[in-house]
This record gives sequence, C-alpha cells and structure tokens, in this order.
Amino acid sequence: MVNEQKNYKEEILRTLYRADGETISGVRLSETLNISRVAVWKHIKALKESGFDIESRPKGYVLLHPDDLLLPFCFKKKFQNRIFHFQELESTMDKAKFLVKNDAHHLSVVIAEKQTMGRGRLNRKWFSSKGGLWFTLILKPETPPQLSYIYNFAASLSLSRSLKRLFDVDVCVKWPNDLLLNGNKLVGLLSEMETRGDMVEFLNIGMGINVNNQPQKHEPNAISLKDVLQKSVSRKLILETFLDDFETIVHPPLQTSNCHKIIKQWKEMTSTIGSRVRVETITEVHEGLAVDVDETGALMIKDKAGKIQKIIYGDCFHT
Ligand code: BT5
Repeated sequence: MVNEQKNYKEEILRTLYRADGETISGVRLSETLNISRVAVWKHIKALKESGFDIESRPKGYVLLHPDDLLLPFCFKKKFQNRIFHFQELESTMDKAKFLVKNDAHHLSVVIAEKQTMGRGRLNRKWFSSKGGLWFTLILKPETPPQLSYIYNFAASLSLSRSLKRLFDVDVCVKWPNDLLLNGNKLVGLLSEMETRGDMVEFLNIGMGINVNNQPQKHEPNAISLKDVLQKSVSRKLILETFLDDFETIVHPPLQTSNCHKIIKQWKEMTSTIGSRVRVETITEVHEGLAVDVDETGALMIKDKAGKIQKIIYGDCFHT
C-alpha cells in the first residue's frame, strides 16, 4: 500500500515534470493515473507538504522550476539508477554510509533537499536549507588508501571548472578543497573513508554547494550562486555537468601519471598558491606564504625564516 501510494506520487511528479511548466488538470491526472480526483488532490497535498513546489491553479496543477528537480528520472539514463533523492535527511553522509553497506554502486549520489544535521569537518555545523545542493558521492575505488586524496582533488577540480563553464563565474579552490567565489565560501567538501585490508572499501565525498539558498543569514563569509548571479539556477544542471566531468577524470584506472595531471590542473584553479596563509592542524599552527602543492596534495609553505614546511592536512585561512 505504501509503495503504491509512493508510485502514484512519483507518477504525478513525472507527469508534471514532463509538462515543463504547463498546468495539468486534476481530471487529466486522475485519468492518467486511473485514480479519483480526490486521491489526486490528497497526493498533491502530501507532495506540497513534503516540500515539492507544486502550485494549484484554477485550471489544475503546475510544477514550478521543473529544471531544478533532482529526482532520478530527471537525469540522463546512465545516472538514473545511481541517484538517491530525499526531501530531508539529517546528513547525506550518514545515509550514504548506510547505502554503501547495502551495496550501493560506485559513483552513486545521495541528495537531500535539506539537512537537519549537515556537518563539516571535525563535526562542525553545515547550514543546509532548501535551495542548496547537498549531496554525497559514493566511491568504491579499487585503490590503496594512500591514493584516496586524489579523488578529493578531482572532485573540487571538476566542480570548479563545471561552475566556471556553466555560469562564467570566477570560482577558485582553496586548499585543500573548498571553493571560493569573491573570497567567500561557495562550496565545502567533506570526505569519509573506510578501508578493508590494504584497500579502500568506500570513500564518500560530501559536497555542499550554496546555489539558490541564502547562506549568509547564518554565515557572514558564505556566498551562493544566486547572490552573485541575481537569479536562481538549475541544481540538476550543476550536478549532471559535475558528474559527467568527474567520471571522465576518474574513469581510467588511476596511475601516477593521471594523479599528477589532476594535481597540475587543480593548481591552475587554486587561489591558495601565492597567498599568505595560516594553516591550523590538530596540533600546530603554521603561517607563511603558500608556494606550492606537491604531487601528493600536500601544501608547501615558506615560513618567516624562509624554511619550507610541508603540510598534509589542516584548516587553511588566506590572511
Ligand atoms: C566543510 O567543512 O566545508 C565541509 C562541508 C560539507 C557539507 C556537505 S553537504 C552534503 C554532505 N552532508 C553533510 O552532512 N555534509 C556534506 P568545514 O571546512 O569544517 O567548514 C565548516 C564551516 O563552514 C562551519 O563551521 C561554518 O563556519 C561554515 N559554514 C556552515 N555552513 C555553511 C554554508 N552553507 N556555506 C558556507 N559556509 C558554511
């Protein structure tokens, strides 16, 4: 019964999506789905309550912003069985971990319209209200853990160039993986990995992209694409463009030469190299001029004494 109801809701969404902004009458929906008009009305009411932007008009129903819908059937065929979409989750990271343990495929994507307990690194809070693009990419690479860093670099490289290509915005990557726009935080990345023996069992990369939300209400140093472009844009277009690009980068078995190429291209997108930085690791604080990122992804800082420090991981602030 629950499943049947769920399918009716999906069928309604599919029909409204295909109508592409046109109004569809309750009569037509009831005929197409072979259910009563009252049943249609109840399903629509439930869909609205769960957050879908459906408007009731005198002549029927219309799905607002259909190009922004993130349900599996909206994506290219090759992605459809790898998209897991939820209206609300505590965190896509937890759901991804659950799904990965239940055989989700390599390159699956777990999306939430909003998160109630979205998190950043070291369990910091990540504000995830409606309008942003919050997802976790599930990776099951056949790689030793030492090489896992390259996937994070590939993800931030791929996303930054996708956004640049789509919207002509001047995004840059801040080491290790945040994306900045006009010096403010547009995207945060979080990765969680488990290993089995000498190999990665899964590597889940969470990406929080401020798209049509207004993050600066909570975070003065945050920015969204809408803030800059002064209009809403399609999150589906962003995700699909990113997935296409990312898959081509990581598709070939990652050999040293591919890794070097990814780091080289990533370096062309970063604003960290050449900036004065403060990097906080769990135990130390380093300050100086960021002079390079080596082929293992480590940041090289020249300190006051002119000595080069190599930093593998930490919170980086451009000062
Ligand atoms: C990050 O952590 O930047 C990683 C954020 C990853 C979020 C995604 S969303 C999908 C997936 N599911 C999750 O639960 N998480 C991932 P970090 O470098 O620690 O930065 C966290 C800091 O960013 C916070 O302490 C705030 O200062 C700031 N912040 C919080 N929400 C923000 C937002 N929406 N936009 C910009 N900055 C934000």
